[in-house]
Amino acid sequence: MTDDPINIPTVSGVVDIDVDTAYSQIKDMRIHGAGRIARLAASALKNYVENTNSSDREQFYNNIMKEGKKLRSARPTAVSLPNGVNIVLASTRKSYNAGESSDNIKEATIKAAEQFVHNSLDAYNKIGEYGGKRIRNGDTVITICNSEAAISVLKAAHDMGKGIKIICCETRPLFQGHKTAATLSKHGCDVTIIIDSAARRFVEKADRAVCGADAVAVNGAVVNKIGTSQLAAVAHEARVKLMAAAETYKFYADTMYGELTEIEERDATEVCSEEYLKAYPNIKIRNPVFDVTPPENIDVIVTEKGIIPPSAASLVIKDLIELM
Ligand code: RUB
Repeated sequence: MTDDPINIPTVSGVVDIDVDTAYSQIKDMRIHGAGRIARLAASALKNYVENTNSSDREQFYNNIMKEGKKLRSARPTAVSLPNGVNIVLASTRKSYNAGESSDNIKEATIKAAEQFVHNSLDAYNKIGEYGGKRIRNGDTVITICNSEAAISVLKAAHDMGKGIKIICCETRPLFQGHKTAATLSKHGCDVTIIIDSAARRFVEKADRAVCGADAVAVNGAVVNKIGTSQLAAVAHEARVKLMAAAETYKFYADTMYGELTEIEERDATEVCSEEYLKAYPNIKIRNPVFDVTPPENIDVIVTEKGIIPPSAASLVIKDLIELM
């Protein structure tokens, strides 16, 4: 992991981190973003295997399942987190159920964790390539929050020589949009930051909107940072197409069986200062950090397996279920 002056978190490979530290870094949002937290959790499972002495199959299996449960619970909305953990632990379970030795089960788990991190990073290249092609020369693209998948699309379009201009919504209350702007500016892109409430004014100057995803439901609805659905609504009104960039492990299989995505609500101090809260104790603060963009406001979802319309989300989910 590396930190830059404005603390842009990266998980650009398997990280050496124990489960408790990974859990608290995800929970406290020192590492945030759906892809990064999934890679961090997979890394922590690998680290757990490497540091456990247990040679008892049963005991090892039960313990790693508990560790997985802990990691899954660190944040509630990004389904990449449980999916990432479940994909890794599916190999553990398969090896355990096949009656293999504790060493073999451990090896299978390590391989699966490494593979997950590798696939997750590789997905950005493909998402960038496919999504970048959909952006036209000279487009102005509006984006929100700090999504590595969305950034891949924008970087790729820039690298294809399309001369794009990017508008970043700053993304209150934690200003993840500033991180996106910093990353893209460092990459050489033309970037402008706007306050979130200026989105409707600026979307009229945009040709396309691009966002990431924390979860994609079976009907193609995209759960992403709060404000995304508002941006999507004004983009739809202005006939500006919204592209959501999402690795396939962000699709939420349980929505096929009626589950809804839990929307995380964070502390009031992220919205107002402690002094303010003390001075006005009767003011209620609400701080939901994600919202749901309906499929009718989404043009396409770009995954590493190709570009799909939101109505094809169930096909991705069917493939995903087989991995878990
Ligand atoms: C981050 C956020 C991002 C998605 C996708 O929210 O909403 O748009 O997670 O990001 P938070 P990525 O900062 O609260 O985690 O494409 O990097 O997975």
